[in-house]
Amino acid sequence: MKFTIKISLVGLGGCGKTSLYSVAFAEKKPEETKKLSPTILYETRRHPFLGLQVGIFDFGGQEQYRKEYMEKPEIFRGTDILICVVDLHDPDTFDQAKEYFEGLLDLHRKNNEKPKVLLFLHKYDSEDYQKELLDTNVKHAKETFSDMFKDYDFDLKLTSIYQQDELAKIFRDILISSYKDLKKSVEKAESQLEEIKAKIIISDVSGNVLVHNVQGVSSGLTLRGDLRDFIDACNTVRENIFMSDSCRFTGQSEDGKGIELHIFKYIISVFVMKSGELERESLDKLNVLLNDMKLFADLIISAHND
Ligand SMILES: Nc1nc2c(ncn2[C@@H]2O[C@H](COP(=O)(O)OP(=O)(O)O)[C@@H](O)[C@H]2O)c(=O)[nH]1
Ligand SMILES: [Mg+2]
Repeated sequence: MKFTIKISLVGLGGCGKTSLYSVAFAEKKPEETKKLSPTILYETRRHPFLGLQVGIFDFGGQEQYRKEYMEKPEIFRGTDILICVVDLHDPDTFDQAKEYFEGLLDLHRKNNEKPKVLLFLHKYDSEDYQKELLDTNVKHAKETFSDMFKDYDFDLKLTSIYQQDELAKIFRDILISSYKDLKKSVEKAESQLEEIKAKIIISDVSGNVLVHNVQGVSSGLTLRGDLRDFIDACNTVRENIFMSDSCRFTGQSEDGKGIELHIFKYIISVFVMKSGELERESLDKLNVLLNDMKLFADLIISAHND
């Protein structure tokens, strides 16, 4: 099986890798991760995102497996993004984590590959931990890990599964970075949404939320099930009945509420919920946004065809 993007999640046992995956991609609530059992060797998950096939490899972090990976460098082959996870609640393990990451960088060098590297200083929260110690640990972690990635395309993030929306944005940005120039469009859409007096959710047709201004419509990257089903159904109509790349669906209730769903280039959907008629200013801004999203979809499709 070939993935268009391979993300490898690595770190010592218990640092939170499987939780990161579960909360960002698999609609799990943060609390539900407390029952996760240790990952054996490694697990692969697939996640469609903006038409890419994303493969997420979760490498179990216990010692026996770490040894096994070192002897089988090929399982890391093709990693585009290496996410190194450090447990901020367990500073005594920093040195051991560093040794593991150094081994992994060596192994990628032997594979003649240079992935983009992200360091997640993870569990940046005071759930089951003393708040006062966190920032000391962050400082200590930065000192421990700062030098080792300097030859890499590298970024550091403070992460927590208890900041689910933030975490989803971090992964969204990581995935979007595989498309040139898309980040700016997303940032622009984010600021446009603040100025339109309607609820708007921009997602891909697989239900990954890119930008929204409505609370509680997503769990990690994933759009709420009922809306996902609706978009899915509309997308089927687009494909099988309209037989066109793009289309628009509208609906109205008796008391004046309205929805619009725009699908652009079979990949981007913009869902608009209005409590009544929009005023001129919001309407103009919405039209600008829709036009931008149309271009955004064009950019994605042309990137696929390259
Ligand atoms: N406080 C806190 N706990 C976390 C976080 N992420 C994971 N955990 C907890 O850490 C434990 C180990 O997580 P798990 O994902 O199994 O670690 P893995 O061995 O790296 O896959 C679980 O009890 C999780 O609930 C986090 O961001 N904050
Ligand atoms: Mg695990």
